[in-house]
Amino acid sequence: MARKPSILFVAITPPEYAPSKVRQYGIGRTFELIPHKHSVLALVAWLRENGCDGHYEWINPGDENGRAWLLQSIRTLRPDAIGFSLVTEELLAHYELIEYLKVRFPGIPIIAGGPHVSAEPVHTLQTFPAIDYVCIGEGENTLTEWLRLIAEKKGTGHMRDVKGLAYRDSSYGVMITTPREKISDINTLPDPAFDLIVDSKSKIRKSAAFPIVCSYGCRYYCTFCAADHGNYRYMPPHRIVNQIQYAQESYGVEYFAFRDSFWPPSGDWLDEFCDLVEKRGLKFSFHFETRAGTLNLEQLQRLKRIGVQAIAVGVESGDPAMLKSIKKAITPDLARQTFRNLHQAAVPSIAFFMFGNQGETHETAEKSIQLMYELNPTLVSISTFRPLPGTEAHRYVNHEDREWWMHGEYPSICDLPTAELHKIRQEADITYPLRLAYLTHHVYNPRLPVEVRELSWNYFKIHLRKYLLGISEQYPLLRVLIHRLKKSLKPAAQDSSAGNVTSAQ
Ligand code: B12
Ligand code: SF4
Repeated sequence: MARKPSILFVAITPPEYAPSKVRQYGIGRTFELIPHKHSVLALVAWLRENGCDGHYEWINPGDENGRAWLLQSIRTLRPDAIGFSLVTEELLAHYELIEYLKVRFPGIPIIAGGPHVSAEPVHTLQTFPAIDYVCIGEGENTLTEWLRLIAEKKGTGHMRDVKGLAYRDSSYGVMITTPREKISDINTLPDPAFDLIVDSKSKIRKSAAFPIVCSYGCRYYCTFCAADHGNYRYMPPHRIVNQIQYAQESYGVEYFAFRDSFWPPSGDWLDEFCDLVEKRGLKFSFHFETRAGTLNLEQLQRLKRIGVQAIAVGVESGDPAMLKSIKKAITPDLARQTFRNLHQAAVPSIAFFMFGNQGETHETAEKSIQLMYELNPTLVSISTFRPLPGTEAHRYVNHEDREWWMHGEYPSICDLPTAELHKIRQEADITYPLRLAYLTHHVYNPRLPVEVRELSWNYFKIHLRKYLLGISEQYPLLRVLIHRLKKSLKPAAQDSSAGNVTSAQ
């Protein structure tokens, strides 16, 4: 039987998600809470349905065993191509690995896709010679057409008809083909190739979150986000419930993370989803990110009944004018109403805030901190704004700073310098739970389940420790006292997971 055209996807996984000590290579590997590239699972499933094949390996940065494993895997699989899915902040770390592989396998073409290279195909091909091809935008059809040609040993001279592709061309410099049209009905796509990240022999930790994605693109136009704006498409609820049931029956999954830009697609969608979950008697836990104003109290209460563990909401700013300027399409009032409902339904909540969008000042930042206090979520996740390629905000960056990811320091697009924004962010983050309202509402609230109170208590202790350490740096004489306090807080400080929140932004 003829070999199918095949690609091996490779990713570096941040060590905090998959510490090397728990990583086991090969069949039966431990499933961890890893930010797996959903794109890879989707693309491999599609390739398999279309006469091709795909594999996936992920390693920790600087993990020599992982690299040896990877080289061996390439020799065994003999893929026709190697693929990388790249976001801006991981580009340089991944490129180091791409070069490493290129030197060892010069004959295997390397293709990159994902949000960074889709936004910067020319810069990518001009700056990173070990990347041979770039897939711009959605990859299903582009990759299949390209991979077939690659397996036939066709070179760049044959690639012009493959839409959505970029490559170096001796006559034109960088050649970009006609844009690829979007997949109009994503319900025609197969279920993701979950077997790439877990197999039936794997041990899934109870707390490991299994990734589910229901949608492509986004309905909104936030200026700081590189999502495919305006091209929002989603699958019907039964497809997603089937995936959940499959993951439970095949791998014993108990915990799911919906990784869509926002979830659920609509109130009606959610009602149907809950009906199906209840009808099939499925029992599982989950969390997701939603937009302020999407869910009403009854829906939150129902979600609580079927197993929601936490809901995250992107609030971003407490200043109405800033929210308009970043095109967030919410207001502080909508956020207030949403968090009131979340508290009433006793659902643990996370609020995302960001400092440094266009127009940020000390006053607007202060309004955000005040709103944060008022909303009083279980956890806050605060970031300093980064002007990511593919976003509207990237266009506001001074010309000379546009390619900031090459040196890692991101530029400010407001009047406050990046260092000042970091400082505001750090202070806001540390002091957030150190308030009486936090203690009374979360830590000592008998309405909340014990595990939520414990989480809040740990969150409080971790931040108190950070705060005291900060003070001790300023007042060395207090160090002895702080040291004693630190000792008494040690068990909480070791549980760093309680304070870590991962945002899709
Ligand atoms: C789910 C999600 C996450 C999840 C899972 C990440 C993952 N890698 O799958 C979590 C929460 C872990 C996460 C973390 C982060 N994320 Co995120 N995330 C998303 C989100 C909401 C959906 C992505 C998704 O799975 N879509 C569905 C899949 C099928 O689509 P896709 O990824 O676009 O892939 C398609 C094409 O791009 C293409 N393609 C992709 N890769 C490849 C590779 C090849 C070879 C080919 C041919 C094609 C191809 O084909 C795919 C199928 O059509 C997007 C926003 C959005 N709506 O797109 C942000 C987004 C991708 N995240 C972003 C960022 C910045 C991050 C973080 C860096 C945040 C942080 N500071 O921690 C981290 C990076 C972690 C990581 N390792 O990727 C940015 C990236 C922008 C940029 N210019 O790089 C986005 C666009 C949001 C934003 N703020 O703009 N994220
Ligand atoms: S931040 Fe969220 S809602 Fe806004 S465009 Fe990005 S994915 Fe969509």
